[in-house]
Amino acid sequence: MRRSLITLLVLALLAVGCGGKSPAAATPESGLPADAAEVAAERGLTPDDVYAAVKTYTPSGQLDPYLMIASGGQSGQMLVVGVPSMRILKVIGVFTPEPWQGYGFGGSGNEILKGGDLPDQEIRWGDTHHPGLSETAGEYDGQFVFINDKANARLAVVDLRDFETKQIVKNPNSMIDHGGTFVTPNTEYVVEGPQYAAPIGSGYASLDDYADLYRGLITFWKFDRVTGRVDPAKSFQIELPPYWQDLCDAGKGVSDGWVFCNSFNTELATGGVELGNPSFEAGTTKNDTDYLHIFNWKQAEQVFQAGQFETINGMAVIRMQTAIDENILYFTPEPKSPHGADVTPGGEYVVVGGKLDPHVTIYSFEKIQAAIAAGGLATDQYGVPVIPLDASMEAQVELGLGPLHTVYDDKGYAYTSLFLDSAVARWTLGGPYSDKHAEEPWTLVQKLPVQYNIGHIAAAEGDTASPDGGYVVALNKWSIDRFANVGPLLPQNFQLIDSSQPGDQMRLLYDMPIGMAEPHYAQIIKADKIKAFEVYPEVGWNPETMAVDPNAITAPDQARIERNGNQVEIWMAVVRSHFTPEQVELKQGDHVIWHLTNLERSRDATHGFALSGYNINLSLEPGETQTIEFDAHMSGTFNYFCTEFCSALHLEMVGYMLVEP
Ligand code: CUK
Ligand code: CUA
Repeated sequence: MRRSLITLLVLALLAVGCGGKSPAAATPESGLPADAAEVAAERGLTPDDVYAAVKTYTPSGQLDPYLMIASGGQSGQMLVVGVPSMRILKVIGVFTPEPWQGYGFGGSGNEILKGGDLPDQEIRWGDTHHPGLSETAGEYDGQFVFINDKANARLAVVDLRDFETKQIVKNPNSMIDHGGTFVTPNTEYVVEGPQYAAPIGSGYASLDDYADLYRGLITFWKFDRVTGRVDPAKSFQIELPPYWQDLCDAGKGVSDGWVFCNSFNTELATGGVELGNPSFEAGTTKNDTDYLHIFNWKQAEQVFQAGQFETINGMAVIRMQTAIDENILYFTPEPKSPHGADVTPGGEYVVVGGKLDPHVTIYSFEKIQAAIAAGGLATDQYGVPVIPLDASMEAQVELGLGPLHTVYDDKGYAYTSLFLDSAVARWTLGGPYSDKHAEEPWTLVQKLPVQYNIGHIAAAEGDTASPDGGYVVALNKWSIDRFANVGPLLPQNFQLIDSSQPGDQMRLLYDMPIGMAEPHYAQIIKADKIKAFEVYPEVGWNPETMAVDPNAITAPDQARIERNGNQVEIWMAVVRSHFTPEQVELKQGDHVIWHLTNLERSRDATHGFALSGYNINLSLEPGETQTIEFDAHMSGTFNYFCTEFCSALHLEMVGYMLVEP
């Protein structure tokens, strides 16, 4: 029935011509079923609208073929969105406590969040920018996703078996980062690019000493797939000039072993508009070019393993002079205020958008290598060899105003976000991509307006060695008039674009408001690559260790309370629709260690555990074990109750915790 309706709709679209702008001839003669035609007419839908509806409508029970993992901006979280339905599936607590996931309210999430604290400062938010899916041979493998916190220079690891954060590491030598996370093609390293320069370790230094004491710092976090953790002891950093390194990308295919970061503020501006100095926005944009940073990370890894580093705050730092002497670091000029640096699927080119330049500049990895091999390069003021632009550049393509970020598809097209134009530019790649499309190489094919001020752009499997094509998502910064007015703080707008047809046939399909933060980047992975647990594999599973917890119980009759002096330890069973025990008697000042195991084996049989007054809240997914520990410092009558409506007798899933004064 449903299938035949869609067939009819599609036939109708063909009949009325999908490209037209006039309202659909919503009559039975159009081929639309009478009731659908009436709805389309009533709502004033054009054939384009009907096309978009049919492309995105996902009937109940049908699954999306793609998942988009988006940064959650200032919320500190990550979002999981189905594509093309653009249904939000999950908010993952990362740098900010997330009550729905029971993350950061007494369970193991507290320890994970603590991993990102400064020595003397707790931090409970983040500004997430760039999710990076783990890769095997340059393809997303669906195992992990990483993300940075720009605000505090931290990196988080999320395991895609349960979509939960497992680790947060604090960069000990930076207070801020930006150009990460992205992975090397086999996830050997998760790279955290820097941003605003500071003394290494972020100690005090006068801005008068900027050129001498301030530095950039790129971090290569070693990732261990078996433990699912970053290993700081096997990680290293490279000291850089105090240019503001921005976004980075890893080489792949022919350029595997290299990393590329753009930069701005080669002017070494230090601001001070209030003192009559040029403002940062003027001072950092004086030069016509900044430097694309080119790193040989495989060489850096060897230098690190040979011990040619200094240990600063427990972290190995390869000094700038070592990086120069050991042929790790090169520069090449890039036009005005560059932003994205995006490597093509085969690794042949790096595309850089200059925010104040109407072109994208395409660098050839082969030419870069030839220039390095030829030697005789001039250097910048810090002694870093600079490859002249005409020796590294393959092409420039004029796209429009404010080119930022670029992604790729399977048809030899690149897609660049144009911030000032509020448009997505589709253009053709040359070289080995020339025979994939009908147009001339390195030419603009189409500019599709978006609403408004697009920042990042994401494509299906877009950062892999073999992008899919079909969908592109514009991550727009402003939404202005797109949605009902909800006050002066407006949502961001994700816009889904159909990129399945060649030439100038891109179409806008769907608007999705993001009413919780400003996402920056997103990656889109084939949904069937992710093999997430339906329930935890065994009863008693500890999601932090990804193994059965020694304090798990497997049946309600193992539940018990043991007192040892003023320490009380509780082993609690959680199953529809009761907790065992239901009465916990404590004395004020007791130290309480409380283990909870959800014995359920049915999918979605999650129980919550909220303990009133004590700021404790857990989400216990089927099979999960969590432990909370606290001092019963307040006397009184408290309830613990289930916060997930798990059964008809969910309200009865409650217990009393009595604390005797
Ligand atoms: S940045 Cu926000 S639009 Cu952090 Cu990748 Cu370009
Ligand atoms: Cu368990 Cu509600």
